[in-house]
Amino acid sequence: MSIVTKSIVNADAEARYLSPGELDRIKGFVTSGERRLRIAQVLTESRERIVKEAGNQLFQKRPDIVSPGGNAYGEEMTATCLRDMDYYLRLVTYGVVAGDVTPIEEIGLVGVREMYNSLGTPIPAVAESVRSMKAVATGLLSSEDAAEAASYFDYVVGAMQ
Ligand SMILES: CCC1=C(C)/C(=C/C2=NC(=C\c3[nH]c(/C=C4\NC(=O)[C@H](C)[C@H]4CC)c(C)c3CCC(=O)O)/C(CCC(=O)O)=C2C)NC1=O
Repeated sequence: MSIVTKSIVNADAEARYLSPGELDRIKGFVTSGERRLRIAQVLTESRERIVKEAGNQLFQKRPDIVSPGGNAYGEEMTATCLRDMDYYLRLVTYGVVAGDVTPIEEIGLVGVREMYNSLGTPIPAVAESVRSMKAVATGLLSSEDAAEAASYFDYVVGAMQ
């Protein structure tokens, strides 16, 4: 839910006008809108490059995961691993657009440990893949935009520590 919808739902539950604090937060959301949309556009347009380059970095750092016995060993499993990276990049774009980590949390992080543990997927390596995507993605952005985008990647990484 965006900050706008969330504020309206909260205010209406108490049949009151939006508070000065709520209006201030909405103002911040609107003011940063152009920047957030610009970031989401760059990440969306560059998604294939970001996932591919970050995947290469990951497999260089963690050759074990693509070696026999590794969770991403074999063409199909490697493709599934890259697909998961693409999922997280997509969720980061949702967060950037919403100006809020809630969509990332709800779609991609609730129950993620249990899921990866049951699949035998090493969670630190998934976190490393998101760190690599952050490095590639922020390299495509101005420093101000990179700082904003970085916080969403960091959120995902933090949830996987
Ligand atoms: C949008 C929210 C969402 C997420 C996050 C998601 C993740 C997800 N990753 C999966 C599998 C997987 N995920 C990986 C990923 C990796 N293995 C590694 O060693 C690397 C560290 C890593 C890549 C960075 C692999 C290899 C599998 C297949 C595992 C298997 O089938 O044994 C599966 C099991 C079902 C399937 O294969 O599709 C799910 C549900 N699905 C979703 O709908």
